[in-house]
Amino acid sequence: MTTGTLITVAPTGAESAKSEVPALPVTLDELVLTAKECEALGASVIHVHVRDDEARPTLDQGRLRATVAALRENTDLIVQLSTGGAVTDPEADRLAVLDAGPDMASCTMGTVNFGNDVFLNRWEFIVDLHTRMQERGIVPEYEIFDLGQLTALQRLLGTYGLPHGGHVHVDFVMGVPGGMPGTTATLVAARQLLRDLPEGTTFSATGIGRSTIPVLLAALSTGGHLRVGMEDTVTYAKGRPVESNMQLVARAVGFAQLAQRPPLNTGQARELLGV
Ligand code: KMH
Ligand code: ZN
Repeated sequence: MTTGTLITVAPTGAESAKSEVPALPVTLDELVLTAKECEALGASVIHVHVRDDEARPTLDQGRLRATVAALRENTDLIVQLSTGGAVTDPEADRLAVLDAGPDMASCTMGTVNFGNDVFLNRWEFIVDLHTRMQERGIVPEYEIFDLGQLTALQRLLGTYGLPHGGHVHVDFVMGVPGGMPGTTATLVAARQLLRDLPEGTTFSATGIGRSTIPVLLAALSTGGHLRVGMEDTVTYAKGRPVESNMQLVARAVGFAQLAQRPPLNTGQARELLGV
């Protein structure tokens, strides 16, 4: 594959506390500013988790809708809402995320241990997410935390059909304690398993914590795309906290350019993903 690089920024997540990571964007204003700056640097997709007034993760419908509207008004980024939420979020609230009308939404392909917690994704819940997204014209990004989840995706597509737009895009989330490790060997193995999915399936990859750079390099060299951001990485280098999401996007853009796979713009990204 010699295409350009799709760069997704995941600026906030549900796990880091604002008190411990002051640079984390948690208000709508902070998120919009981050989104604009990351778009200017080369990001084309934003993976969004929202926070409440106390900076705690929330799936409040009003906030989700306001966030989608503000990002659309201020950027051309593809807006991808997280249906993963926080590990404590009930399924009904996670399904209701789709009511906020994003361009894309995440759909995690199985249950995984998540540090000391469990990130629960029952089969029937996955089917509900997939079929509701089909009905509403929302493009899924299938989140893969472990290799067997690719087999679950093969089963899902074989049973319920292709996603809206007809293109399949997965994101390997690597290095979560409980999931697959963030190594080149694992990424190569995961990429091999894509042969069992529809032709043309694309992938992004992100490595949590210290696996960030190995995963980024492995993804670029195997034709994959990149997800970066403070949801996954809060340390830039040993002893150096990340200063901003822009710092991580700029680094990814630099690596992508070195690999002669420059960032896709938002129009090219829409075309690739079938948004
Ligand atoms: N916060 C994690 C429990 C997603 O956004 O879809 C799940 C997560 C995946 O971040
Ligand atoms: Zn997420």
